[in-house]
Amino acid sequence: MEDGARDDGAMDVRTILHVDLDAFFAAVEQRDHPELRGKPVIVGGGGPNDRGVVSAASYEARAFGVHSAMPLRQAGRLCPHGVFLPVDGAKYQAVSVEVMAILRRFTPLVEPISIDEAFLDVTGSRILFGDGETIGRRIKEAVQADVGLTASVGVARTKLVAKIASDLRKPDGLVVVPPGEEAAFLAPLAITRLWGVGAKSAAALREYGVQTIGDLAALPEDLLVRRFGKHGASLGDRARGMDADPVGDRDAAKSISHEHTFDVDTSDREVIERTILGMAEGVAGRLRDSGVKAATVTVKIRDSSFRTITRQRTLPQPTDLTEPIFRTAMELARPEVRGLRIRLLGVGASGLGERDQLALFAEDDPRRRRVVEAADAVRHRFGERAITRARLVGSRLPAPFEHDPMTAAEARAPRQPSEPDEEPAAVDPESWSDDAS
Ligand code: TTP
Ligand code: MG
Ligand code: MG
Repeated sequence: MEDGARDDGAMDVRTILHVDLDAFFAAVEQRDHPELRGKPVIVGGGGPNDRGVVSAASYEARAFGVHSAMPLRQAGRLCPHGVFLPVDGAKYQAVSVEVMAILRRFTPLVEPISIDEAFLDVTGSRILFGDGETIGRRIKEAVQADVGLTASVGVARTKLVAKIASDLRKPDGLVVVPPGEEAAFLAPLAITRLWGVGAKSAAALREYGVQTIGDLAALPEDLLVRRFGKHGASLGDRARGMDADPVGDRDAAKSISHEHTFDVDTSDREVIERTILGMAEGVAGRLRDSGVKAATVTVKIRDSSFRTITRQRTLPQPTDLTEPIFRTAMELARPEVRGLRIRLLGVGASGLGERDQLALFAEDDPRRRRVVEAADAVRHRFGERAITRARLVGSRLPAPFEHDPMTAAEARAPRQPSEPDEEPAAVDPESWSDDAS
C-alpha cells in the first residue's frame, strides 16, 4: 500500500466507477435477435435437458427464479417456455473488447475484472468529462449507442463501494455514493455483498448476530482480529466503506505462469496438448495454493525460428480450476501452433483476485471444489505431476485441435465424454490416476 493511501484526505479525491453489463450473454442474444426481446432467454450449454449450468439469464427469465450457475434442467422446470440458447463465447468476447474500448475513452485507468465488468479511476478525467455521475451517464449512453447494450454503473470513492453500488439498481442502474456517505450506504446491506465475506465468514459472523454490513461495522475491531486474524481488521474497515485498493492494482506483476522448453522442437499435437495440460494444472494448483482466482489466461509460443508470440483472453469468470485454463489456453494456442515446430510453450494466469472475494460473483460447484481440493492434497504430498486425469493420458485423448467447444454447433451437439469442459461435477475418484512421467 502506498504512503498515505489510507489517509482520508487522499481518498476523498478519488472517483471510481464500476461498470457491469446487464444480463450480458442473454442481452447480446436479445440485441441480435429482436424477436427475443422481452422474452425469457437462458444462455448456457445444450438446452433444458443438458446437464450443464446456466451461464446467463435475461431479466425476464430471472422473474421465474432462473439465474447464472443454476443447473439447466432446473431452469427448464422453472421456465419451461424459456428460449434456451448455446454459449457463443467468441461473440461475447468481441463485444467485451468493444465495451472495454469505450471505457478507455474516459480514462486510461481501466481494470477489467471479468468479461462484462471493469473498474475505472476517473479522478483525472473529471476536468474533461464532468463529475463521476456525469461520466457514468455518458458511459451508459455510449455503450447503448455504440454496442446496443445496457450497463449498470456505480460511482464512489472506493472500488468496493462502486462495485456494490453498480449492482444495486440493475438493470440499467446508476448509483452514486457521495464521499463520506459510504458507511451509511453500506449499513443496511447484507454482509454477503462485501468482498472477502464468503459463505464461511458469513456463517461465522452470524454467530455474533451480524446480518448487515452495519452490524459488522459496529463490531469491536479486537474481536474481529481475534476471530478472523489479519483479515478481521480489514473486514471492519471495508464494512465502513474504507478500502484504498487502487484501480489497476492487479497488474501483470501479479501473475502465475509455467513454461516448458522442448528438448527437441515438436509439431506433435498430442505432445503440445499434454504439455499445455500439464502447465494448466500447475498454474491452477498454484492459484488454489495462493487462494486466488485468475481473470485472464495467457499462452506463450516460441517456434523453431525463435519467433515468440503471446495471446491472452479474459475468462467469462475468474477461475482457479485446470479445465477452463486448459481449454482457454488450447483455444488460444491451437490456431498459432498449426504447421510450426514448437520450441517453447507457456501458460500464464493474471488478473488475480482473492478467491473469497470473487466467489461472491460466481459460486463454484461445491462438489467439484471438494474433488479439486482432495487432488491438491495428493499433489502436495507427491509433487506437482502426481495427478493427471486418466482420460487425458490414456487412449481417450480429447481432440481440442479438431473441435472448438465454444462454437454454437458444438455446444448443441451431444456431449462427448472426453470434452474438456464437460467434466461431471462429481468426478469419480477412479478416473484419477498417477502419472509417473
Ligand atoms: P455477470 O455480470 O455476473 O451477470 P450478467 O451480466 O449475466 O447479469 P447482471 O445483470 O446481474 O450483471 O456475468 C457476466 C457474464 O458472465 C454472464 O452474462 C454470463 C457469464 N457468467 C457465466 O457464464 N457463469 C456464471 O456463473 C456467471 C455469474 C456469469
Ligand atoms: Mg453483468
Ligand atoms: Mg459481471
